Amino acid sequence: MACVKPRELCRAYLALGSNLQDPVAQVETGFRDLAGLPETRLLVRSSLYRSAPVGAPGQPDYVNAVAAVETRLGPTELLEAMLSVEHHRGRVRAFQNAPRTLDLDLLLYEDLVCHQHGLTLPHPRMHERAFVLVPLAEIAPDCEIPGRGPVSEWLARCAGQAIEKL
Ligand code: PH2
Ligand code: MG
Ligand code: MG
Repeated sequence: MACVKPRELCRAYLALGSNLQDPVAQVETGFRDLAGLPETRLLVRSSLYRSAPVGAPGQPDYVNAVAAVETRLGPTELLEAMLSVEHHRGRVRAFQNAPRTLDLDLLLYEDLVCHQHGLTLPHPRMHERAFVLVPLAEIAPDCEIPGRGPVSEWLARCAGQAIEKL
């Protein structure tokens, strides 16, 4: 499947994260913003989780969650709409893994495997992050990561990462 606009409704999974300026409120606002995206319906939202920062020591804890959406936007259009929401919510990209008001990541788009500038699907690090896999397994326990296998198997390997449901 090419990274083009689909004719049909497509299912995508998105990750939300925040560790600045009232992260719970940021993620709640993020869900509302996702529900308002054009040609897109918010299907399911996970619980909110507090997680220790991964790959970025010394930062505040994150609040993370995952959403399932149904969309007629293609993956590139969906990603662009998500980046526009981040920008609108005050995201500043100071350095890699910098603390952020709202981070929206495209995890999965149908069973698409795609490597193009600015967009890699499945998300290249999702399988090693409890803060993605725990909320994803909550809303889609049977989910498979194309090319990598069941979320449940990857989740078992993330047991050492600190995360708690809020
Ligand atoms: N996002 C990162 C880097 N590290 N750690 C947690 N706990 N949650 C995140 O959302 C997160 C992170 C880069 O996007
Ligand atoms: Mg991210
Ligand atoms: Mg991101």
